[in-house]
Order: sequence, then C-alpha cells, then structure tokens
Amino acid sequence: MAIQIDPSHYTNLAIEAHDDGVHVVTINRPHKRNALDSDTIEELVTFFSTAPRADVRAIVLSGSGDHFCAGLDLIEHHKADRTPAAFWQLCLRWHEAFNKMEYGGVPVIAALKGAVVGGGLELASAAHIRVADSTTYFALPEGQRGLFTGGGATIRVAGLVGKARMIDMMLTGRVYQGQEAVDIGLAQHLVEGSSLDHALNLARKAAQNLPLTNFAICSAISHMQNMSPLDAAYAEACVAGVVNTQPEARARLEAFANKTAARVRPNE
Ligand code: 1HE
Repeated sequence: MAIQIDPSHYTNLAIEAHDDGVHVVTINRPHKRNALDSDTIEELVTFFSTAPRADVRAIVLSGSGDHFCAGLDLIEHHKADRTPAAFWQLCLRWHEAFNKMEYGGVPVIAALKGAVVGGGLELASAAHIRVADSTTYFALPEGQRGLFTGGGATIRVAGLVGKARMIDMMLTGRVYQGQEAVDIGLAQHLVEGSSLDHALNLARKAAQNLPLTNFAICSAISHMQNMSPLDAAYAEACVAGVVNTQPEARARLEAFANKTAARVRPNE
C-alpha cells in the first residue's frame, strides 16, 4: 500500500491533494516572500522524498502571495552567523530536496510569479516545467549580496541558460522577464493569465500518462545528462526495455491499432 501524505505534518508548505493525484504544494511564507529557511528546506526534503511512493501523479509547486520565492532566508542566515561547515551542510540539505524533486520520477511543474530569485531560481530550476506569467522575473542577486549560489544553480541554471548568461546575471544583477526569459530557457511557458491555472492544466495532462512512463521521463533524462553519451544510450535502451513493455501500455497500443486513439495533429 502506498504511504500517505498528511498535510497537517507541514507548517511552511500548504499541500492540497486533488482526486486525479495532482498535488498543489505552496510555499506558505508570504510575509517573508517565501524565502527558504532551514525548516522549509526540511519540509521540501520530506515531501519530495515521500511523493514518489505516495501515488502522487503530478505536482504543481507555487508560492503564496505575489512572489514565487525570494531565495535563501537572508535574515535567518544573518542571525545564525553560520560557520563554513554549517553552511556547507545546509547546502547539502538544499541539494537533497532539489535532487529528490528532479530525480524523484514525479512531474513537478513550477507556477512562477513575481520574484524567482537566488535560491528561488535554484528551486524553480529543479522543476521539470516552468510556467511564467507577466509578473514573473528571474535574477541571481547573490553577487550583489556578497554571497554565492549554493542550491545547485551552477548546474541547473547554467544548464538552462548557459554559463555565460549565468555569470552575467551574477556579476551584474541582470534581470530576465517576459518572452526574453522564455527565449533563453528560464521558462517554457509564458501566460497572460494565471501561471497557477496553466500549471494545473499541464499537471492534469501529465497525470494522465502512465506513472512508469512519467517516472522514466522525470528521472531517466536527468540521470542520462550526467552520463557519457555511450552509457546514456545504453541506459536509455534499458529504461525503454522496462517502460515500453509494461502491461499497462498494452491497452493504449491496442487503441492505436484499433484507430480509436487520438492522432498527433499540428496546433490550430
Ligand atoms: C526576506 C527575503 C529573504 C524578503 N530572506 N527575508 N535573494 C535576494 O536577495 C532577494 C531578497 N528579497 C528581495 O529582493 C525582495 O524582498 C523581493 C523582491 C523578493 C520582494 O520585495 P518586496 O518589496 O515585495 O518585499 P520586501 O519589503 O523587500 O520584504 C518583505 C519582507 O520579506 C521583509 O520582512 P519584514 O519583516 O521587514 O516585513 C523582508 O525582510 C522579507 N524578505 N526576501 C529573508 N530572501 C543556498 S544559497 C542561496 C543564495 C540565495 O538565495 S541569496 C538570496 C537572494
């Protein structure tokens, strides 16, 4: 039996389960612009470690209030006056949370609005799909704050936009928004209305795929990026061997053979 997610176990995350298995997870610290303190990171670790074993079919990740996430909780960090070792350990907890997101096998769709900055951009970049709206803007203000990224931006943000753009963002505080943010790879969708509504629609679509197929899409592709091309191709064949012969796929193949399945058509 699948393990259960109990929303009452979470303080800084609001979790809403829908009947189709879509879960909406909202960082609920609007008074702090959803800055990530150490407790919130622990809740993210717990949720994203549990979700793949709890029949969660897709996740929409959002923020409460006008901003998605202001990054590291700078006030907590200032007050804690951490040692290098303590901050190193903290970063490993961020990595634990974000790796569970990216490699966990459940689709995560980030509904972005307002500030997606610093560690907030690191969080968003661990999602599988990013949806921006007209208020969304992206930045890495660490450079101006006397800090450095510690939540995986050197891998994920550089992977999305390329190292030259990431260096420019950090050295100069450059902000990206709107179509330009989509063009450089920070978001895949830009909507005029609510990014949350659009992200929910995408999550509902993804939730209709077979779970094992989504598991492969949302873990294997990321793992394969870490391999040599030769090994990645081998691993791809191995994953396809398992996924493409799953019994649950037979009904879908039969529908195609019967001509009852939807055909792929161009957009109107
Ligand atoms: C915060 C944080 C925070 C807001 N930590 N408390 N991140 C940054 O450098 C972003 C810093 N934040 C901002 O630039 C702005 O706050 C925002 C653009 C996000 C929002 O602006 P605004 O005008 O709506 O809000 P505000 O008045 O600046 O802040 C409202 C409150 O949120 C205020 O607290 P209050 O008690 O005075 O009301 C702020 O202190 C609080 N707040 N952002 C803590 N980040 C693993 S390494 C990762 C490295 C990083 O992420 S560096 C952080 C980069």
